[in-house]
Amino acid sequence: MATPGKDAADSTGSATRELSQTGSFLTTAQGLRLPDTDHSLKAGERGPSLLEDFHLREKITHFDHERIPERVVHARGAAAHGVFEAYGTAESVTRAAFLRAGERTDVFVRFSTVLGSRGSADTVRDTRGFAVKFYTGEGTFDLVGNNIPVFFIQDGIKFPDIIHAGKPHPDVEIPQAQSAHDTFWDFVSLHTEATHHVMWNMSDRGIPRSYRTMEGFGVHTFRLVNADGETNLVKFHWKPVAGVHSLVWEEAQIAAGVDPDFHRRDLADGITAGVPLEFELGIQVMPDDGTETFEDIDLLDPTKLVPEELAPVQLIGKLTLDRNPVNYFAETEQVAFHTGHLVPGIEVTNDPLMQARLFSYLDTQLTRLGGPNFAQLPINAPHCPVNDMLRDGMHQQAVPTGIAPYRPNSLDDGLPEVAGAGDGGYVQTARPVSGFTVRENPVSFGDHFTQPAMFYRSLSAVEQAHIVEAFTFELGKVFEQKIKERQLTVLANVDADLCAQVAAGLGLPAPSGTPVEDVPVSAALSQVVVEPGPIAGRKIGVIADDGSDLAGIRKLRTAAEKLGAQVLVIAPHGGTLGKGRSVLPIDRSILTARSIEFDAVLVAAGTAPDTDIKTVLLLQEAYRHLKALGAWGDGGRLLQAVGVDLDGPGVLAGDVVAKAFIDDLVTALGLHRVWDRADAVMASAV
Ligand code: HDD
Repeated sequence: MATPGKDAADSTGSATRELSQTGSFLTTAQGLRLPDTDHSLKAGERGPSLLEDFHLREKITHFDHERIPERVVHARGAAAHGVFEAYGTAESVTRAAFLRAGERTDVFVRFSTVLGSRGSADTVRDTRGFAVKFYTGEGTFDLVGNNIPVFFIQDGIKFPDIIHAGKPHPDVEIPQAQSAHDTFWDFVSLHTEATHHVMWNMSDRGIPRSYRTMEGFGVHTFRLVNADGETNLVKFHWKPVAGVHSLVWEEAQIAAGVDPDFHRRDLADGITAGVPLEFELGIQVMPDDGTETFEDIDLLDPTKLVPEELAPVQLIGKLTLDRNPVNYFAETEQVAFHTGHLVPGIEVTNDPLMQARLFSYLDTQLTRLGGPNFAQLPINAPHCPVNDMLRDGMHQQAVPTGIAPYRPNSLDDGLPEVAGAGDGGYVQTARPVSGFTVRENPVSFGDHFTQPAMFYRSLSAVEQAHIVEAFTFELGKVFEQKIKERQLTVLANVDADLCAQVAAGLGLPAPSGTPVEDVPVSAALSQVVVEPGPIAGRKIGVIADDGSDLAGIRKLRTAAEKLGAQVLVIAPHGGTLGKGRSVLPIDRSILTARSIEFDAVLVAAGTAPDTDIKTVLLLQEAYRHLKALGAWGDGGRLLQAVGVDLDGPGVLAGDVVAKAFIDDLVTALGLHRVWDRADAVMASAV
């Protein structure tokens, strides 16, 4: 017996009712048609407003209550709808029906930063949330992950502490959305289990290029159960089809001011332009042999990853995000994820961080969404029949029939029945539990430095230099000398060279430590690519003016669009270039353009070498941020005028927009940045 109002949910909310914006008459919440919504009812034209104006009171009262508490963490987010299609390659390890070959499941994915408020900037240095809601036929499964595979703490009881330390200082509420302040570094320097996560935050992973180019991780080890009841221990990975790419720090800082919506704009614009975000879901499978350990790595310790070289990531399905939300509040704000939203075949483990999360996510929605019925909100409603015995409560929208919401009963025909495993019931695998009640960690949780060292040493020289720069920047913002010194002693136990460089940058002596010297490296941890990847979602800025080769720009645009990339014309003024049939719309005037928006910047042939200060800034920033630059025909005059060496790395040239020129551009974009230019940039004044 299904509960009316709960069965057929539409996650877009479109089925709820027709909205006034769609053309019908404006009404009150009670459906009364209104003749005026701009003037309150007054005692005379110049008189006071009247208490009897029920429309004024309803309108203002509703407005006064429009905001709900923002999420205590991950408050700033952006989301998209899509579909997940299973390859069937996970069938041997899990009986989850949505992972059977060819199965297609609706999904809603919310990406987020962690520390900032809802109105903060996207490109701050932080961890990113990667929360996926799979509306499966067996119930909703939420994979609530991050773009970093490890976590700051090993036990969820410390979550309030790390978050209190990372959030702005409680007295002045400064700084917003940043870890570069005393309380954060005080906590992590006193709390060495955070070191691994901090290394990832200080690396390029802390400033992703876009949501499209981020990896995702389930972090914890899950227990997967197949149709025969056999179990394996598994870690989930999301692999972006567009490759893993990041911003450079100066770019991230500029974007935070120039376009705080940088990531959410990229997400929404990409989908609108018909270039969906694509990720493959993968699993690392480790035997469930009773030790919960793999190659000496404790699988219950969320500060440890399993190198892909030891347990390869097996791809099991593809996520495509191709539909923007219709209403930010109804969908992105009200979506409620919960690590306890599981389906048969996917179970949790004793990871103490995961155990606490299983409590926290349900609990937080009670405050945030105002009561226990948030699962009835369209975005949270399962896409399968719901037949619960939960009743009443704030904001109850269902009108349950029947009189016996209890079991057993004889009045509602004994329904609902309970389902065994054969009927799709969620029957947990029995697992042995024994021991004394203790507040202790296993000894295996005690190594806090080997994996941070592995991470650092697995990166390329330029990625390591970025880590040094990030630590030096963040600790440079710390006021207390003792905190900086303490963090240097932490780094001394990770890598002596890293510690020495950061210490030099801070003007402090480098302490000595006992770093683990003999750590394995994992090539999969570096994100510098050597083979060019796809360029879908990339943006190419073309500087042009009224004398430019507009046909060349059109040719370039056609070629780029075929690959999912966008060409944006930047000109000294707004409006259009050219005349008559050859007119070309300008996408950005030089006043509204900034280098951060573009992955490559070209100068069209015929463009005057006008060294307007904004043009110079745009080209110099693109050069400094290791982006491909280029020109065709005499467009190179402008590059030369701003001091760019036309023969330097990542500077493309051609007489006309021909195949070779386009191929060079596609290759350069596919490699993401011109890493060969990094040394020259450090040494040059451009
Ligand atoms: Fe959490 C939100 C990811 C540990 C308590 N968390 C939240 C979101 C993501 C994560 C992506 C945003 C969901 C959304 O978009 O609505 N959290 C993680 C990961 C963790 C983690 C990957 C470690 C592996 N979280 C964690 C712990 C606790 C919480 C240990 C508490 C004991 N997280 C919350 C929360 C939030 C949340 C307070 C805030 C809003 C919400 O849940 O719905 O309950």
